[in-house]
Amino acid sequence: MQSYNQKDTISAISTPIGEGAISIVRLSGKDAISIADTIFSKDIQNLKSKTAALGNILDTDKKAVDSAVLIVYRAPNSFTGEDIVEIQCHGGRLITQKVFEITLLAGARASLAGEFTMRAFLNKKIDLTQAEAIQDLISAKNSLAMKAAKNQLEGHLSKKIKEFQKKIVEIVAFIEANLDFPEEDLQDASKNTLVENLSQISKDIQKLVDTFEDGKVLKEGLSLCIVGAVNVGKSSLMNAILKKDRAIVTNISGTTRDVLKEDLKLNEMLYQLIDTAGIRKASNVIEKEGIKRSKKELKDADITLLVLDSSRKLNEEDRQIFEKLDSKKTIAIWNKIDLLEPKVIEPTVVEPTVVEPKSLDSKVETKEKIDFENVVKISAKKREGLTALYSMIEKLTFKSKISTNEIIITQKRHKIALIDSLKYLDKAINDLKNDISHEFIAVDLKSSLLELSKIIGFDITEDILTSIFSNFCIGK
Ligand SMILES: Nc1nc2c(ncn2[C@@H]2O[C@H](COP(=O)(O)OP(=O)(O)OP(=O)(O)O)[C@@H](O)[C@H]2O)c(=O)[nH]1
Ligand SMILES: [Mg+2]
Repeated sequence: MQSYNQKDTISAISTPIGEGAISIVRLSGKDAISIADTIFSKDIQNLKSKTAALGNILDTDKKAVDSAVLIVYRAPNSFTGEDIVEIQCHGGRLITQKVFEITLLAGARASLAGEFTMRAFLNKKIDLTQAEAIQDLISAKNSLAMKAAKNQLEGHLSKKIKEFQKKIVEIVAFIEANLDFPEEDLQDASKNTLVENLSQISKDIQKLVDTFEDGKVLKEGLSLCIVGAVNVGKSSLMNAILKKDRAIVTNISGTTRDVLKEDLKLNEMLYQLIDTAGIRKASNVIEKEGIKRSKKELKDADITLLVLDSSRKLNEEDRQIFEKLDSKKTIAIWNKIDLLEPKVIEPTVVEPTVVEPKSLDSKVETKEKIDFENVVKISAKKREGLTALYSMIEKLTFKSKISTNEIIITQKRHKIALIDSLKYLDKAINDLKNDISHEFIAVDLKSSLLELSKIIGFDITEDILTSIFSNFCIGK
C-alpha cells in the first residue's frame, strides 16, 4: 500500500471525470505554489492568499495547453492547512488529464484517496468525525443522510463527545483528589452522587450508540423483500411500486424463478426492492433453486412484504410462509382487492399516480382474518392502496422517529469506540458501588475517556487512519 507521506506536494483532479464547463486540479503542500508557478504563464509567487489569476497552463516545452484560472490559498488558511493551488481548467476529459499530468511532471505526486482531508485532519483544521462526515456528505444518497452528515461536519458529534469527556474528567479529578487524601474516605453521599452522575453519562452514551441502527439505515438503505405463495401478485407489486414493467407477470403459477433486485427511493429513503419466486412445493429443478433463493432473501430482509391473494382462501402454502416471518418486520398485503365485492375501484387512469378513495380499506372485506400487526389492502394490478403501503413501510423503516436535528452516529468506528468507552464506565460504576479502591476506578474512567478521544481522532494509529481515508474518493 502506498503511504501517505505528508512531505510531498500532492495533486489530484478534484472534480468528477467527464465533460463539463470546468474541472479543478488541486495541489496541496509546501511546493504547491512554486509547482503551479512553473507551469503557469503568469508569475503567481507573490499572489495574495485567496486571490485568482488568469493565464495559460504550459507544458514542459512551455507551450500553452489550456487557459485556466488559478486560485492560491496560503498556509495555514486553507482546507488542508498547507499551501493550496486550485487550477480551474476547461472541463474536457483529456484536457483535465493533461493539466493533471503536467502538475506531476513539475514535481507533484498523485494524491491517494482522501489525502487532502487527511492532511486537514493532521494539521488540525478538522477533527476525525468531521473528516469522516465529508465523505458521508459526498456519498449521501438522500436528504436525511445529507443532513446527518452536515450535522457531523459542523462538529455536533464532537461537541457531544467533548461534553461526555468533560463530565468524566470532573469526576476523575474529584476521585483523584480523594486519592491524595486516603484517610478521607468518600462519604456515602458523595459516592451516591458519583454513581448517579456516571450512570447518567452511561445512559446518554448508550442513547448515542442506539442511533447507529438508524444511521445505518440512512446511509445504506434497507432491503424490502416481496414474498408469498405463487401467483399472488408479487411481481405485479414490484412493477406497481417501481412504476415500470420490470418483472414478468403472467397467470401461470411459478412465473418468477430468479431473484430480482431494484433500487427504490421512497419518502427520501433508499431501499432495495426484491421480487422472489413464489414459495411452494416444487418438483422442477429450476423452480426449486428459485425457491431456495427466495427463502434466503426472506431471511436477510430488513422489511418483508408478504403478499396474499384476497380473491381466494388462504392455503397451506400461505400458512407455511407465515411461520418463517418475523411479524415485527412484516407487512401483510392483501392483494387483488379489485376482485372483491363491492367493487370499489373505478377504472381510472393508472399511471403515474392514482388518486385513491380514502375508505378503500373499509369498503372491501377479505375472506379471512390474519394475525399480523401491519396489514394493508391493495390492488397491484390497478395500482391502488399503495400510499397506505408506503406509509407502513416508512413506519417500519426507523426504529425511532429520526429527527434531522438529532445527532446520529453513522460510522461503525464510532459505535465501537462508544461501546468500549461504556464498558470501562460501567465497570467504574460497579466498582464504585462495591467500594473497590478508588485508584482502579480512576484508571477505568481514564480508559473510558481514551476510547471517547479516539472518536475525535486522538491516539489513533496510522493503520486506522489509512483505513479511514482509503475509503475516500481521490481528490478529496
Ligand atoms: N385482478 C387482479 N389480478 C392481479 C393483481 N395482481 C396480480 N394479478 C394477476 O395475478 C397473476 C399473477 O401475478 P404475478 O404478479 O405474476 O404473481 P406472482 O406472485 O409474481 O407469481 P409467481 O412469480 O408465479 O409466484 C397475473 O395474472 C396478474 O395479472 C391484482 O391486484 N388484481
Ligand atoms: Mg412473480
